[in-house]
Amino acid sequence: FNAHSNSSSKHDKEKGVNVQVIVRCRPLSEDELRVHTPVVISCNEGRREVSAVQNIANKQIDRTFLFDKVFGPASKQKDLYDLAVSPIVYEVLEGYNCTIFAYGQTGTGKTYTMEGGARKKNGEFPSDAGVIPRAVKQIFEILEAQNAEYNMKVTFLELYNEEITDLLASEETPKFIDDKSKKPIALMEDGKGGVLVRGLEEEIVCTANEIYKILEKGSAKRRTAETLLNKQREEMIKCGKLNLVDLAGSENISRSGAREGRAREAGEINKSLLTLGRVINALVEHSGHIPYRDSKLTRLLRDSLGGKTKTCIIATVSPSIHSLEETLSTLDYAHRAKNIKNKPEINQK
Ligand code: ADP
Ligand code: ZZD
Repeated sequence: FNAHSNSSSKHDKEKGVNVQVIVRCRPLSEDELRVHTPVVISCNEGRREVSAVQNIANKQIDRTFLFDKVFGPASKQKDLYDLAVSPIVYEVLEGYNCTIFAYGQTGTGKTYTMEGGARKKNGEFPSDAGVIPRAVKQIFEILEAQNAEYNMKVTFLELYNEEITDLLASEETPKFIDDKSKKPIALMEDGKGGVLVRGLEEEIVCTANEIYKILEKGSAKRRTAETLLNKQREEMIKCGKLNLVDLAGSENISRSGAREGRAREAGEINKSLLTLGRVINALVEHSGHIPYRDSKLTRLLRDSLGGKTKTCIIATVSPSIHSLEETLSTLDYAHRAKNIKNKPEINQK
């Protein structure tokens, strides 16, 4: 793949490369099938189009959106991985930093896509495993096949209510013990366009199983919100970083980026997502000021949105008529994000 990366890099550096945007529509659930929920979303994978059927004043008006890739309700975890994620993993191993994040209303399949079914007790790899466990597996398979010497570090964090929890940190110290050795977590600019989460535990790992154990321990601690997994691979010459992000539900975030309805009361919970929307707007409208600093999420994702990281957004939607409004909002948002340009660079060691 070196030849490939060299042929595209000159162009990439000058013009930038667009954020890749993928849409995945889940199938109707058993409950939705039982009550004959009307389907209003159709996916044409070959044409890379998603259409929404809208009935306005008894007239059927379809809205069609074009994306980089489209996965319909019958798509399997392996299909999405092989076609959309596996090429990104190769780029990480070439030395690029890459970010994949899932965006969409609650219940549309973000966690299913990023994590998938739970790990089996017998240690067997689940067939419905999602992006994260598959990426972990593939990275080690490639490194082993190449007989590469490598050095890998993992961090695992949750962002909830503008508060970062280190999912790798060992058990909470009881409150009555004043543990001065515990480093507070702080976000700091790294001087290279990214941010550094200072005080975060990093675990050095050598096998996929060691990462699975970390995921197992870490998942038990989370409060369900945005989770960011960050795998860094170092080599004598190449050093790439893969950020895997499961965002909180996007519902109630309007297209203008304003907070609506009940979410207004939810206070800070949506601050990160609101700011993410505003950052995307500012980037595609080429506004002078990009409000990265207004939330921790956008500070963490800064280099992934208009920076030197290659980014892929997986927008998840429901096919149901009852979600139509949210689905259109997600499709609009995702379609707009296609215009964001990054300037990926191979990390120099
Ligand atoms: P979210 O993380 O967006 O809130 P979930 O991942 O929890 O949504 O998905 C909601 C439900 O739909 C879960 O029961 C999940 O197993 C199911 N589901 C989501 N996407 C798919 C899919 N592509 N195929 C089959 N089932 C899915
Ligand atoms: N979606 C499952 C976790 C859940 O919510 O329980 S699946 C994958 C990525 C990030 C965190 C966890 C996992 C997951 C898992 C399941 C059970 C215990 C630990 C971790 C997983 C699934 C397949 C292979 C490896 C890890």
